Amino acid sequence: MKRVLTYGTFDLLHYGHIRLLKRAKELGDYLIVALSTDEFNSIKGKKAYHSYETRKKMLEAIRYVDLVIPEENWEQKINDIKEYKVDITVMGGDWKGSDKFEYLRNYCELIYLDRTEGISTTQIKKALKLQDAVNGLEQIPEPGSKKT
Ligand code: C2G
Repeated sequence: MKRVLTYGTFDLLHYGHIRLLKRAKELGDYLIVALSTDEFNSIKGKKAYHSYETRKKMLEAIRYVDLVIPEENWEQKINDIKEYKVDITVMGGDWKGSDKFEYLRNYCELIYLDRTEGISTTQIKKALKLQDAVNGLEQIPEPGSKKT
């Protein structure tokens, strides 16, 4: 049984995340997702919309995911690899060459998969803000029109 491990915040969950998880699972038989806790997100400088518990439930509902464990710090990866007998650690290409992952080559195979272009949480949030602004403008009565 080939065991695959990946890390992330996975918030707001989108198709880029799903594609990453699908391709990670295709590299083995069992996929473990180490999900950043809310506390660790603060350390990463990220603020997730959904809580850890909600993000965990959403990931557990994805057919490619076999186990979700907490990611609480940068230093736990070697222990994770040993404890869960990981054969391959997989990350998206934005982590390629990162010193936060390259040292794992001494403990397991390390594979970076291309990111899914055209989608990101930042883009989703910006698009929603823009939509709100447009909707807000539409509420403003035309000059000279009767107040409704
Ligand atoms: N991802 C992707 N395509 C996107 C967006 C994200 O392939 N359009 C990948 C990322 O490369 C990452 C995974 O999906 O491998 C999860 O993305 P994030 O939740 O943004 O992960 P990140 O905050 O980078 O956390 O210890 C490592 C960190 O926990 C990684």
